[in-house]
Parts: sequence; C-alpha cells; structure tokens
Amino acid sequence: MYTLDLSGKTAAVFGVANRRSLAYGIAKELGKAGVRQAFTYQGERLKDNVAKLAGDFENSMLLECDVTNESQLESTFSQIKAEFGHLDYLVHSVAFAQKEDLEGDFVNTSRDGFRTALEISAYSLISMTRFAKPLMEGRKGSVVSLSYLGAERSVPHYNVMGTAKAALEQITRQLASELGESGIRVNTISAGPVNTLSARGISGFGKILKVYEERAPLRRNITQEEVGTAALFLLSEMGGGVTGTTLHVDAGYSTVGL
Ligand code: NAD
Ligand code: IMJ
Repeated sequence: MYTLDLSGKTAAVFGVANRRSLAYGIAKELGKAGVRQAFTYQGERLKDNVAKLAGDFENSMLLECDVTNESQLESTFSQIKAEFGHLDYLVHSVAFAQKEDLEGDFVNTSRDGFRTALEISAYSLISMTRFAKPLMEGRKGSVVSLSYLGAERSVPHYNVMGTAKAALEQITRQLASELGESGIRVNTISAGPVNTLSARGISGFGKILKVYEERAPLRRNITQEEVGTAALFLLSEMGGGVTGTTLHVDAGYSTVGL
C-alpha cells in the first residue's frame, strides 16, 4: 500500500488490552512505520498479555500504569524520558464506566459512577498530556485519543460514557489551543463500533453493528486497521495542519440525517 518512515520517532500507547484493542490497531501502524513504542497496562491482570503483544514490536517498553494513579503516571513518563529521551506521539485509548451505569437508567447515575467514568475516560487525557508536554518540547508532538458518537448524540445505554466523551472532545480542543504554541497537536478520533473487549459486553452490540451496515454511507462497519491508519495520519506530519478536531472514522454514519 504505502509506508511512512517514522524511524527515530517514539510513542506512548495507553489502552492495549488484547489484539482486538483499538490501541493495538494503532500500534501496528506505528510499528510498520518504525516508531519505537512504550506500552502501558492497567494492572497485574493484563501484564502477561500486554507483554506478549509488546514483544511484536522491536525495542518496545512495557510499563504498568493505572491512569487513576498520578504517581504511576509520573513514573511512566519519567521512565520513558530515561529510556527514549523524548516523546513524539501520545495515544490515549482508555475508557471505563461502572457496568451498572451502562446498564441502568442514566437518571440513576451515581456521583461515584460519574466521577469514575469522567476521571478514567476524560481527566486522564489532561494528566497524560501534562506529563508528555516537556518530553515533546521542540518536536512537533501529537496526541490522539478515541471518542464515540455518544459525545454528540444520545445513544441508548451509553449514558455517562457519553458525558465523558463530550468532556474528552472539549479537552481536545482546549489542549490544542494551549499547546499549539509548543507545536503540539491534539486530536480525537470518533470511531464507529468495533468488536473489542469494551464493546463486546454491551447488550445488543450485534444489532448496533447491523444498524451501521444498513445506514452508514459506506454500508459497512469500520475496521481496527482504519482506526490505525487514521491515527497514523493525525500523529504524523501527514496531519501537520490538523489540531483540536474530532475526526469521524465511522463509515460516514454520523453525517446522515435521514
Ligand atoms: P479495550 O477494552 O481493548 O480498551 C480499553 C482500554 O482501557 C483497556 O486496555 C483497559 O485496560 C484500559 N483501561 C480502563 N481503565 C483503565 C485505567 N484505570 N487505567 C489504565 N487503563 C485503563 O477496548 P477499545 O474498544 O479498544 O477501547 C479503546 C478506546 O476506544 C476507548 O476510549 C473507547 O471508548 C474507544 N472507542 C471504542 C469503540 C468500540 O466500538 N470499540 C468505538 C469508539 C470509541
Ligand atoms: C458502550 C456502552 C453502550 C453502548 C455502546 C458502547 N456502543 C458502543 C460502545 C453503541 C459502540 C463501545 N464504546 C464506544 C465504549 O466507549 C465503551 C466503553 C466502556 C465499556 C465498558 C464495558 C465493561 C465495563 N465498563 C465499560 N466502560 C466503558 O464494565
């Protein structure tokens, strides 16, 4: 197809859980382009799995980082600084809401459930970018996160995750405005549904995939690879003029009115 040579560039990739993860789709594209990557895993439970996946990539790093843990975040970026010396790309592919907040009525969202969803799925982008900024100084850094249409439209059961994604998209614009003068770009990809660990548990997920197939202009669902190539575009100089934006990689679904 095409190959981009990004050797000498480095990336921190948050959110690989398994081979289906959207973050892994992005890592595959970065790997093909020769980017050296640091992978983080949420906790001991995922360590062996993520270690195996990190092994697919030359010279990669593996670090434990629960994004609710500020000291783990700090030590993640200080280890990246020690090993890579700098950072070019940051990939945020992390989201979590308590299961009861995705199953029950939105009106019953608890204070604690709201805090959890917003902290893990939105605030974490601010923290990560804060730690990444000094490592990106003078390097045309680029930050990409993953959003969903539930940020802009009501989607059954998406509930407090929609609130968190609306925050994530606004955080993207606010960070882009502030970090532009440091040459750092910040964008988010609003992806269509993909069969990952975070999506599979959703009741009626198969039906949602069918609705996209019927109504999206491309009459199909998107692939993990298409999220990867869109991220590669935004991270690399190919997307050099793009910042603060939400790029819909959804087979056109969000553009249809009727
Ligand atoms: P996934 O389950 O593979 O990835 C989610 C990741 O979040 C996991 O690696 C998990 O370990 C990590 N995570 C959760 N809580 C964490 C914490 N406290 N600290 C550190 N990591 C934590 O599923 P995915 O579908 O690849 O999700 C990645 C991103 O894509 C999410 O932001 C999700 O909202 C978004 N997204 C997914 C879809 C979809 O249909 N799959 C569509 C649009 C957007
Ligand atoms: C999630 C819930 C409801 C509807 C949904 C989704 N649709 C899609 C998703 C239509 C596509 C997947 N998605 C975009 C997400 O962001 C999922 C986030 C998520 C999933 C879980 C499942 C397991 C759990 N907590 C979760 N937290 C966030 O316990």
